[in-house]
Amino acid sequence: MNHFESRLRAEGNTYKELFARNPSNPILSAKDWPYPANTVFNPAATIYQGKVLLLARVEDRRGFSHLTKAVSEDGASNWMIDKKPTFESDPAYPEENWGIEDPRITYVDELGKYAVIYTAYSESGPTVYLTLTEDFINFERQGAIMPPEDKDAALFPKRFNGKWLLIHRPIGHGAHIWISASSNLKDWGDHKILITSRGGAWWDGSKVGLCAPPLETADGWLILYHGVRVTAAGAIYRLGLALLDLEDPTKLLRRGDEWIFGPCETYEKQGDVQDIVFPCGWILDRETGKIRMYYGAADTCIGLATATQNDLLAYIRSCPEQKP
Ligand code: BMA
Repeated sequence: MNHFESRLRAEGNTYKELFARNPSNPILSAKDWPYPANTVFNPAATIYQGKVLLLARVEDRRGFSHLTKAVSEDGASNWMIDKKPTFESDPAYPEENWGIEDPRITYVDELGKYAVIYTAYSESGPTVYLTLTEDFINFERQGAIMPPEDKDAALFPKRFNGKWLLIHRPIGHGAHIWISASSNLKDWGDHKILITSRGGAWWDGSKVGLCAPPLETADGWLILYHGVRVTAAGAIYRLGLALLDLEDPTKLLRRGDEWIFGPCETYEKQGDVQDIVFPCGWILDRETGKIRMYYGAADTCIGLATATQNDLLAYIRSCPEQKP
């Protein structure tokens, strides 16, 4: 198959879209907030007590962010939003001096707790921070687990051969996605590059970073990541898919060549930062196979788009195998 016989098989002269946007998009924005906010975006998502819970990044007029939860029965409307910040930076933790951004939530059965991993914006740059919670009211900070500059991190929900695994994106010579292991969630090692930014003309040529936490499927761990291409008009953030081995997620099995979702609608193209789609959470309904992806649009508001697990798996199965 060459790129003209696209894996996103064209219907007529258009690409097949795997995700469909909710007609009510943006489903949440600053005007829905119970207190003044500049922007509301890049939410983490999970199911809590049978309802959809989003932990949204809320930016104030200083430019600093905190997290506030919004809960809904149907995951699309009638959001119950906390009247004040749910979780904000604490002066006792200087790593958070410039705010808290872009959370990802993983429920960890072994701990009976949700792991919330977010970017703590320190004055030395972004760090990866781990916090545990049982109820999204009380949070137990575990500390910065990666030094700056590192972000876009999420934890796998279980151990592999006795080790926890973390996906994250340090900045070094390039901005690639890495995977690291730990036996205690504190000391991390066995660092390995997992998904590279492809350089040059590629849509994900300048930077890549994990979006939502890895999704367990029969075929392997499905990875939703963002790719950045820097253009004369600024950066464009789009989304792609990859697949990791089910038993050993440090092995990349397949990776799509094309982006599967990108900024198209006005609320994705215009806002505080133009041309951005940036999910930090997706939810799979294992009964229906429906996937709901919650994303920040133009660093300003929140969109919802849905796909089916079958469509995403059919697509990734058709994508090139990756060499070890
Ligand atoms: C990334 C993060 C995101 C943001 C994106 C686009 O580096 O800071 O929070 O949505 O840039 O501005």
